[in-house]
Amino acid sequence: MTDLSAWLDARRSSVEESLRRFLPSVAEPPTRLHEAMTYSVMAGGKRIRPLLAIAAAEACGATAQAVMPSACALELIHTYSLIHDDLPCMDNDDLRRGVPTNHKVFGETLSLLAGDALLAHAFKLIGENAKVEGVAPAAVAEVTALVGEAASSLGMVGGQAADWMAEGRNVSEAEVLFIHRKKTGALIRASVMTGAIFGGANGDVRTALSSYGETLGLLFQIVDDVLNVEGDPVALGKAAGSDAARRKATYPSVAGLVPAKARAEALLGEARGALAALNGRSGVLAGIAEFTLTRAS
Ligand code: GRG
Repeated sequence: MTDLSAWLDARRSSVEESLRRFLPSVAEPPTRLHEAMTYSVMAGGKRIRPLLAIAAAEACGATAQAVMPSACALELIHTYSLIHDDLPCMDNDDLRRGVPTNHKVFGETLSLLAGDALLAHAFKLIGENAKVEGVAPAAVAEVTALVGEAASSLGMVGGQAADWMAEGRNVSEAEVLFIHRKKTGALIRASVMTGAIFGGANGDVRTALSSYGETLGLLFQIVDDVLNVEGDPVALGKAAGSDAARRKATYPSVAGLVPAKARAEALLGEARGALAALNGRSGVLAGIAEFTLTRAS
């Protein structure tokens, strides 16, 4: 087992345990709502966003435990976006993370509410990060504003709206890049910056992590677009080919599949380059960028 895969396994299992601990108990009323929230959060997923927050925090000298409530908050926000994205009024998908989508099991109304509750619960967790020993209240305030903006109409929800409004019409490469940077990139960059802020990063290190996060976000979505064209639905845990069927604005659709793969390779180089300012403390972050390019799901 390589150092990176040992690191990923250990931190992923801490994230899984923390997510379970931080979610409201399914015994707590309204039990069916709490079951719906738990169902999608605990259905698996790569946990890339919390892992990025932890990796960035550790690269800056902080511990995983110092950032864990906010790292889990990022996963709750991501899961809410997946639940809402799968609803009949949006992509109307049947399968997510290898299991039936939330609304297929709990119905549309509870599914909508489960997403809303996960978003609210995420900000409760970020606030509670202030109780962790050694965490500065100013860092919690900064992370709250950062994550709030990344999830807002200036970030993920704005990107989702632009994506929906672009469906079925011809778009430019610049428009696709705008959508990707907002819809997917904003929360990924915010995940890296959450770790950077709790790790006390300043100056060149902070700038480097911001640039790494932004580049990784775009890389992540271009690879997602490529996987939607030629990925294996079993590995993906969801249908492939849906972007073309819905005439979605994707990088391969405006640039072609081969140029999309070349752009992803180039972005990996840029992400690695951005990490130079971290002086050898960025092995895990570089490994996550490489995994983002080579992943099958
Ligand atoms: C606010 C409704 C709403 C949506 C926001 C994130 C998003 C926009 C929609 C989800 C659909 C989608 C394919 C978005 C692109 C981002 C993306 C690649 C999501 C999948 O993330 P992974 O691969 O999923 O990290 P896992 O299951 O591994 O966590």
